[in-house]
Amino acid sequence: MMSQVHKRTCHICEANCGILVETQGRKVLSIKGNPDNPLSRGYICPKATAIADLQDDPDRLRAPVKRTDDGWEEIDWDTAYREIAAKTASIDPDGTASAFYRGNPSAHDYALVLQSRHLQRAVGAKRSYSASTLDQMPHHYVQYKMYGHVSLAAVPDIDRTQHLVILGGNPMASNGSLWTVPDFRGRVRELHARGGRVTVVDPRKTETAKVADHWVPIRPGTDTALLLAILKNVLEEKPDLRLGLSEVCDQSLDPVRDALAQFEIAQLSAFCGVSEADVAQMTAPFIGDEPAAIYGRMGVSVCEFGALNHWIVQLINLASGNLDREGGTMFPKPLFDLVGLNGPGGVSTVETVRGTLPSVMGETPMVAFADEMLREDDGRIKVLFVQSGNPVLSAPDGQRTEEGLAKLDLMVAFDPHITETSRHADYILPPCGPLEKDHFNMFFGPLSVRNFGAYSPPTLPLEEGAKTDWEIVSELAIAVHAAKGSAAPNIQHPREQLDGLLKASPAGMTLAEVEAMPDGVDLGPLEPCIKDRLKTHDQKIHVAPAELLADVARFAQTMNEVPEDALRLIGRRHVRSNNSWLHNSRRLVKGPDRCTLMMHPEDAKLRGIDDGQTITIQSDITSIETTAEITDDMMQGVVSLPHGWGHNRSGLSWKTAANHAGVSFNDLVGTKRFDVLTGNAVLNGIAVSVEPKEAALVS
Ligand SMILES: Nc1nc2c(c(=O)[nH]1)N[C@H]1C(S)=C(S)[C@@H](COP(=O)(O)OP(=O)(O)OC[C@H]3O[C@@H](n4cnc5c(=O)[nH]c(N)nc54)[C@H](O)[C@@H]3O)O[C@H]1N2
Ligand SMILES: Nc1nc2c(c(=O)[nH]1)N[C@H]1C(S)=C(S)[C@@H](COP(=O)(O)OP(=O)(O)OC[C@H]3O[C@@H](n4cnc5c(=O)[nH]c(N)nc54)[C@H](O)[C@@H]3O)O[C@H]1N2
Ligand code: SF4
Ligand SMILES: [Mo]
Repeated sequence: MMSQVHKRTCHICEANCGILVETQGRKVLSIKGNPDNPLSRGYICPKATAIADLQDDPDRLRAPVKRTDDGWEEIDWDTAYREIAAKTASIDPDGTASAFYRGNPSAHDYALVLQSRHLQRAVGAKRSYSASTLDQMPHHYVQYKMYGHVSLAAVPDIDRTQHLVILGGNPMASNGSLWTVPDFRGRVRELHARGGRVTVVDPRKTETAKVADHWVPIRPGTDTALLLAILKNVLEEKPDLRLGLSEVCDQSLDPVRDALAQFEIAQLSAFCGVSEADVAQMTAPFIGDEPAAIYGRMGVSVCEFGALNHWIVQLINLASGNLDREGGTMFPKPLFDLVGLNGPGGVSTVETVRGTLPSVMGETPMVAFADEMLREDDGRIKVLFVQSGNPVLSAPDGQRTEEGLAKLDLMVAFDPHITETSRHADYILPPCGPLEKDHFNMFFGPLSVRNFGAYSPPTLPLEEGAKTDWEIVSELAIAVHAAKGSAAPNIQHPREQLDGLLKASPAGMTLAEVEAMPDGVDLGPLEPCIKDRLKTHDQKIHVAPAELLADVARFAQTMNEVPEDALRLIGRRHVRSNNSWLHNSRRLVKGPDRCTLMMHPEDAKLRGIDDGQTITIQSDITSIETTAEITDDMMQGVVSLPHGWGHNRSGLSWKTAANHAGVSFNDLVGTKRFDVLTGNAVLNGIAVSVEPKEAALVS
């Protein structure tokens, strides 16, 4: 049999690299980078080759399963749909007690994004949860408040900048987030070749800090002080907005300058532990003339001041004249214009058993997820649909989440595996293998470092009996309507929908035209375009939204509090792992255990801990055990553990992952702390104590 090479986009992370998949029949012979993809230019990371392992994983479910007293029973699709629909209709006919949780891979499946609402409407579920309140709500909130649309993001124009400052992001491992920047390493090389500089602010000397010119360690959770100091300096040195930007702002930056008057640089510097000299060095590019861009990610979003931080990041780029400038931060104008075609989203509140919480884009914050399943009154979630997510490992207080899941009257999981979460489901509906789906970079065009779009058809035909995620949710939607006696909607094929959406975008191409360009459609480098992009009612940047301005005072308050004397636990991503999955791929998990606690030699010495020793990590809710990895890369007082591990819960079907179980970071994290503006969880800077295991047993 002849082998064939298929061009497609890797669906695993936001970098959206172009790949070449060589197949012979259904067998995957190789997966390589596509050198002709103008965005990724041949780059791939090790996860791309693991797509073959996902496709061929013997532990992947090939048919729906139902949980019985004796374990899992395979059933056919029609039986699964009929039984789930009947139970949904009888347990919660109007949907008030039903909820959805959508996990990260949902965002990488355009067809599922387009179809998932049919099921939610059929069920009538009012409550939506997603990984966004564990990840990025501060970005959506600030973008909505300042630019008028939750998805209108300004990304660093890395290909033309001379100064790049990254806070709390590690693109060398993550390959970029809310910033589609494949081949980050190659792009940094080019930046260096033209004399540019990169600064990384992070409590750990990360893989990104190691390729940067300047590493600035910072006490977790205190970046607001550093950002305020830089902004204060910039406002002083550059009092007037540059021409072009002043016309698109709703007012001057005076209210911001006034709010900052209460702070002294020395006081801000002392609070975050970054010296005044370092603050000055970091300010320099933003008061100079060369293009510069500052960008903040997980480390500064998933904390108590996530929205405030993201706002100040925008203001530094704006005040320094770098917003909407080549080499600064720019708004992509992709092939598919999510911003032009979708409503702006919104910010409101939601009532929960914990009281009123913020609700961005209609979601309930994940910090209230377990509470809502465990509440005793009529408001309890009784029916839950988990779509490609694993909240037991990814959301705070995993053990309590498990208690909540166990109490549900009906749970349906859409997942290829029996996971720590889906093992609680009554039914698991597994999608086909990843290469049997088509792909379009729907959410990631608007975040890409070039104006770009790419469509890939399925690489392999569907295996017998297999279904794509979008087929599963839409067929189940029809069954639920039938069980309730309501009329099912007319379900359009996602390809037809995409064709319509592409034609309505500024480039106006048809899907057939896009499909005929398998390396992707490159519309060139980013261009200044802010005037056309703003979606606020007055088409101006709202520079000082009242809630954000007021949040400066909340931050100022915390500067007077005496911090708890504890080690601070932060997360860590590795290029061979992706959140809680891919751990069943031997080629990715082989080698040394990666679920270790990194700590500074002085912190280890103080506690009598040796490298490789088993230690106990204690937080205010529980303790877990893992291995210590002693390294100078950690800032003193800060320890680091990756999240997404902990496959040691019973009943899992994964064979490789079982030998690489690790422990779950989120078992240690409580749900009390969150960003009050957005409801986003706090998953970094967790107060913990660490002891050798033996000592913990004695005491
Ligand atoms: N402590 C801590 N916690 C964190 C983070 C952190 O940095 N630190 N990061 C947070 C972030 S940024 C995120 S995005 C969340 C992620 O949180 P989640 O999205 O809840 O978790 P994932 O681990 O991405 O789970 C993805 C699940 O989808 C399944 N899956 C994979 N592909 C498909 C598919 O094509 N179809 C279907 N139906 N299922 C599929 C996988 O088997 C897996 O069970 O975790 C958050 N949690
Ligand atoms: N290989 C791999 N790639 C991934 C993922 C993965 O799991 N593995 N997940 C994907 C997902 S869902 C996302 S959202 C992205 C995330 O993409 P990134 O945000 O780039 O990735 P993280 O590794 O979470 O980076 C957060 C950094 O913040 C630092 N940090 C922690 N606390 C603080 C703090 O208080 N201040 C500062 N300044 N820094 C702090 C951490 O040390 C860490 O280096 O990655 C995506 N890509
Ligand atoms: S960086 Fe790796 S996982 Fe992410 S899209 Fe590229 S090849 Fe896939
Ligand atoms: Mo994420």
